Amino acid sequence: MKSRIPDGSTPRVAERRSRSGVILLMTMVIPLTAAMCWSKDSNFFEPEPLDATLLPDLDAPIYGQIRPIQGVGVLNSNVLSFTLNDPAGTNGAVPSGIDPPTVSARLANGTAIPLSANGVNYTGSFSTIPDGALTVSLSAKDKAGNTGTGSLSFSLDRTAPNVALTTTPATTATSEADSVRYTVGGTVADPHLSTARLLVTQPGTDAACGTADDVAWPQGSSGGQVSQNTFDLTADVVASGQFSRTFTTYNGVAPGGASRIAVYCGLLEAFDTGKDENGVDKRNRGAVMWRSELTWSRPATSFDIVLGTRCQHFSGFSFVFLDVSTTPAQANLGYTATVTGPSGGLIGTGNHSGNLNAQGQATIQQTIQLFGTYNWSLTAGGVTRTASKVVNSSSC
Ligand SMILES: [Ca+2]
Ligand SMILES: [Ca+2]
Repeated sequence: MKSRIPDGSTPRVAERRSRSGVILLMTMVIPLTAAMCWSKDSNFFEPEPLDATLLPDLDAPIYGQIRPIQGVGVLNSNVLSFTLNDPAGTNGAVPSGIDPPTVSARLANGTAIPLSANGVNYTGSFSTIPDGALTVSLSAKDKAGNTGTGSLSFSLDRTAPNVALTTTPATTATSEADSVRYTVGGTVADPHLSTARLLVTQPGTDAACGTADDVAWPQGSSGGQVSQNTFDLTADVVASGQFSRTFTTYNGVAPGGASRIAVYCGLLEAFDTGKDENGVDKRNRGAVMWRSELTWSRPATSFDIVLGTRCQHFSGFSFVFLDVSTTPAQANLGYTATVTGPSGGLIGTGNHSGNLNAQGQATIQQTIQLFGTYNWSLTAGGVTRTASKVVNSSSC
């Protein structure tokens, strides 16, 4: 028995309404129920996570810690090193890992640089590679076939500047002059020259040039000095590859002083712009030395000796005098003098010695007993002068 429809609708319409109601109810209940069920674990609308091991490795190996560093310029080192990692994929893939046989370092001409690995660290050596401009190409694959690359460009230079002396002072020399001029010339060559200089030094207690106890010759224009002891040659050798310098050495022997040897050590040294694999200065150094021994004597031309003669008669004998003066005055300078005359004329040996006074003067007295010509010779400070005096009865 069918129930009556109160609102007078036909049963067909009522049934449709009834189904619509159920559908409406279900469209409200099911999402709610589903939302209640799914909200505990994850977002219903997101795809279920995939197994990462099933994802393709799309990311290439990555280089790190590459040495020599980029921009090192001129490398004075044999070190090649880097790290190599296969990164986790940006797609979430597990990295496939470095494929060891594919890791290589090659020069532009194809020369392979042997590498050794320790974990992620790789090392090689340029020791067998000649100096010159290099580009090193790094390459490595992972096991999925992705290729990572790196490139290094620098100039390999482990060679000292080529230095040579073409003009040097005499190995040994003597001089009585106030000063002696030295000339030093040479050549310097390097493809990456930084600086070049010339130093004038004297040996230390070991008497050898080029050792640690060498000291610079004092600079100045007085005795025992040199006019200059340090020369920057960089501009000259950069421009032309060669240089020439002169300097003056000054006689340091005091008036009346003994001769002495002065040793002049010349050091020519040059540096290039080499750096180590970390970019720290590691300059190659080229150096060459010369040695000059100069025996200085008291300068003969730095003063003059003026002699004058006199005599004085007494009963039965006379004095013949030598008056000595020096210009400029050589205070207290030692001298030796001899006087000769007619046979038997001298009383005594005729030999005299002593020191000039504070005014650089002296009077030497010789007793004689015969008339005649008396010849004096006096030497002081390496200078010798002579004078004669005729002694007779009518004059002195
Ligand atoms: Ca990879
Ligand atoms: Ca060099």
